[in-house]
Amino acid sequence: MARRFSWVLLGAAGLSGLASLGWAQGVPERRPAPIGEGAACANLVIERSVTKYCVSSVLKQDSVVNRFTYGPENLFDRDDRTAWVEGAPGHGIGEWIIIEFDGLRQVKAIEINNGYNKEQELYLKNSRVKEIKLEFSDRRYRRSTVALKDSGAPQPIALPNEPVLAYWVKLSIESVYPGMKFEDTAISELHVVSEPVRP
Ligand SMILES: [Ca+2]
Repeated sequence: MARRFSWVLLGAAGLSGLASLGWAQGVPERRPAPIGEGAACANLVIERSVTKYCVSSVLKQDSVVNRFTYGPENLFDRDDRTAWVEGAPGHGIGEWIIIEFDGLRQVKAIEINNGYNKEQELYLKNSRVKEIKLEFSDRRYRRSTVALKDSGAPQPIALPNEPVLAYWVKLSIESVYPGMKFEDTAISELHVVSEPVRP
């Protein structure tokens, strides 16, 4: 693993947490999360840990129905009836979600509920993610594209074949299963299983 990377060498002090993960030779790069001004964000607070979910765009509320919202908070509310829906023209290719932790964490798993799962009809009318691009705060992890099933059931997003230490993760829509009616891509839930790393 380490052979692929040129590590930032640090003194041994303060690296015990990383050493336990086999990362004794360096710490991950802390690159600012590329969250632009147009992004919409919501905080997931669990105990004292704050995880920020930001999305590149949000579908506007339906002017007729005007009851449903499609913001980033829908990604972590544990409710399949709510979804983040991108608000870009077309199917939202290139639209993204950034999940930013409040410190360095080891990412163990990422799980997604694809599509708008409120009803089967809505699922089919809206687009689902077919391929998603993964990027981490540390450039030493290669960007990877992961294929997703056309299913609203929880499914894992494959991670790199190595321990992933990250301050944030970015997921970008690369391709979709097109909706039968709307060019709007939806995700009902997105969760990262992670543990804090405290050097
Ligand atoms: Ca939801």
